[in-house]
Amino acid sequence: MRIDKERIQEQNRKDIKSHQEKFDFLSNTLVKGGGDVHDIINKLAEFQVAIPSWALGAGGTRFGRFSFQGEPSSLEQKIDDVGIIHALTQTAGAISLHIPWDIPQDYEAIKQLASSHNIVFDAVNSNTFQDQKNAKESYKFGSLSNRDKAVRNQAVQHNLDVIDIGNKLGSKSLTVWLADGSNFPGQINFQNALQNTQDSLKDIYRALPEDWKLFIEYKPYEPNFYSTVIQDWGTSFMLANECGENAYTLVDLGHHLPNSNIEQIVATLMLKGKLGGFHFNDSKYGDDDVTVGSIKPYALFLTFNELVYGMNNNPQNPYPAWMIDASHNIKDPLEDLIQSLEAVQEAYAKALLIDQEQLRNAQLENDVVQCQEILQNAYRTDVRPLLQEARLISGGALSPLNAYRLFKVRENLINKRGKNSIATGL
Ligand SMILES: [Mn+2]
Repeated sequence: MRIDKERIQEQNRKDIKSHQEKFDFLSNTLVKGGGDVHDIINKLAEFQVAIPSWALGAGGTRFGRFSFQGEPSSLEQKIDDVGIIHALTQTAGAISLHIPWDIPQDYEAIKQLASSHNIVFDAVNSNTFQDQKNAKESYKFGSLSNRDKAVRNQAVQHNLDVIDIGNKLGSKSLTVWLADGSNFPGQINFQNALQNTQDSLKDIYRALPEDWKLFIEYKPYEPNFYSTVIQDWGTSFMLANECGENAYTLVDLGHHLPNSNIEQIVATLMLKGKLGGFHFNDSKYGDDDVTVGSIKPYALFLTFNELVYGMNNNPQNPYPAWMIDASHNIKDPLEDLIQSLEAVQEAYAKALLIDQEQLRNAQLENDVVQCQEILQNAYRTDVRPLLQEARLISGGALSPLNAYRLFKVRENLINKRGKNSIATGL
């Protein structure tokens, strides 16, 4: 299913008057306060977030999975789904593939399909956290960190295969997330596990094409419950440094212990030029992977404040690769992703409203109250008309979620794919 541009515009015309009133009011208010509305809208329109291929079907928990109807069951259908989200939001212009599930049969056809939706291939993701059919070695006791060299070799080779696949599609980065760790004290030797991981990552890094980046993701626990080999940003940062200049740390919002100061981690990494990738989601307790901005929108805004500061002040840090890494247990995955994209853009827009010069002056004067006022004035602004304006000029829908429902997208997908179609790679 494809959403016709003309159909989106026709729907927009019905809502344009009320949008214009709200936008004019906000725009005038911001301009009076010294804001550059034009610049903010351009930045919002340019901002693109990758959708991972595993976010398009219903996710499960360890207690079960309730499948959603009309899920994409092939790579082609996954690309079509991202195409639908991108047509409506104009913010999802990239897909992130998960290997081995998304290996193309016909590379040229897949590239053409993606390009017909204006979608590029973002980071490719390897998977050594479960055993694949007919695999010689098992990852039950770790992959890149495994004490057995044969297992490590298999895991390294898998990553090299993933680079090869990504290269044929035009990807420029590989994301490595390891489930490696231990479930019980004494189970592994920490130092050996870390050293093996370092050596394996170096083997992968050496095979990386020159214009590629390696993203090293960290996570404190789960699926292992006692220790994780790459448990925190410091471990990832150290491993990335030892690999070389094209290796970076990847921050996933859900991969921290409760109350971690993620915005400070972002600031530290950007100062050091090592924040390569960023995964959006939200959580209440652990790596809950729920809709972005649904639980802690203020924390997301504070993180964006640091990201915006870093993008403006840290030329040593590359432009980060943005991705939504969420799981949808009970919502329509596409509706959930539309909500997440809106939340990401909202936090970004609010961070762009912060008067950085004013904030710096207040900091220099140790005016703590004023510092808070500056942040919260930006946060309390309803920026949604800015998001709508950015979508309007890009050809997206004023209200993507309304359009999705009015166009009966899910009903169409179910008619085409059936009620029992199940997505792979979750
Ligand atoms: Mn992630």
